[in-house]
Amino acid sequence: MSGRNRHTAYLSLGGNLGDPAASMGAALRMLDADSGTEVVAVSSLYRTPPWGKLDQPDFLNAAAEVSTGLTPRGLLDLCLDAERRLKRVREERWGPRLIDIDILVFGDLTVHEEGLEIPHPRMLERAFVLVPLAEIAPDFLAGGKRLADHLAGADTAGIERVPRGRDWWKD
Ligand code: PH2
Ligand code: MG
Ligand code: MG
Repeated sequence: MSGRNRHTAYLSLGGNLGDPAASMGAALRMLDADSGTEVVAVSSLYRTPPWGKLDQPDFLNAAAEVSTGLTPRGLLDLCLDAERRLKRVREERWGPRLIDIDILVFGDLTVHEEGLEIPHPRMLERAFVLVPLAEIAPDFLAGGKRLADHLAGADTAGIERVPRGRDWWKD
């Protein structure tokens, strides 16, 4: 697919139960297998301290750029379907999870719908989102400021890049 009505979207992926790297890789391969959607770039994996609810294992997080002919709702459904196929059960808010895929940005669209807020309202406040996203999109402007500049002012304590090849998600 090419041309009109394609959008670049940025996704955040994370998990801290089971084998999160394997789940995130499988999820990205599922998105890429959708006929209207292509995975364009994937960040490194990062080990990140839990945010929101502290008494749970560290997370692995990553970010991805996709190009899609889907609508925001269509992309959300594809992400939720990948989560379901990976046996995610809906669990406690901010609690441990096998896999979570959130849409951060979808072209220059703003969406405020039940279960779908784009741009993700808290993406700039969360270092576990910002660090991987700034790796793949340092010049992306959010609120008039480059992501690399947002990152320079963020508290990234405890976040470590996991040394895996850039194609970690294809294994
Ligand atoms: N996701 C949450 C809650 N807390 N903490 C980290 N480090 N990474 C996450 O992906 C994460 C979290 C709920 O979506
Ligand atoms: Mg989330
Ligand atoms: Mg989610």
